[in-house]
Amino acid sequence: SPDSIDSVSPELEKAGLLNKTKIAEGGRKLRKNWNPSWVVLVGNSLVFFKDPKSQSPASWRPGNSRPESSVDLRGAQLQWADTLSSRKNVFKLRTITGNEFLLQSDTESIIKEWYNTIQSVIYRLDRE
Ligand code: I3P
Repeated sequence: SPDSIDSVSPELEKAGLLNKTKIAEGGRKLRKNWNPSWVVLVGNSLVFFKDPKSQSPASWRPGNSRPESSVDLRGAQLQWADTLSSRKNVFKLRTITGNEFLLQSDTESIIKEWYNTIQSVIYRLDRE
């Protein structure tokens, strides 16, 4: 339908602050290191920036800050992961290359929105 999210917003953008830790790289387990991260969903990618609040004001210039990393959502998998952390409201994102991230918010509604939005992008890419 014309009102479907795909036709209204092909780039489907979303941005916000989440807690993040990478737990695997290419299938190899990593030690957790939770940090706040500014997360931006644009197109087929999830892009991570350093928490702007943890930086000096001068060093944070929108459009002028380099991403820390980015994740291609094509072929990625999402699952709730409350058993993988003592934290609540956690999901795991696994990329096709075997990188795994936990993303978390203390606010349940926020993490649910992120889960649903990322899942819709993954489904859309699966259908392409
Ligand atoms: C880890 C740290 C993490 C914790 C992790 C600990 O210890 O406390 O916050 O994950 O638990 O191992 P360290 O700082 O010594 O590496 P959660 O906060 O997600 O529970 P885990 O080993 O059970 O994953």
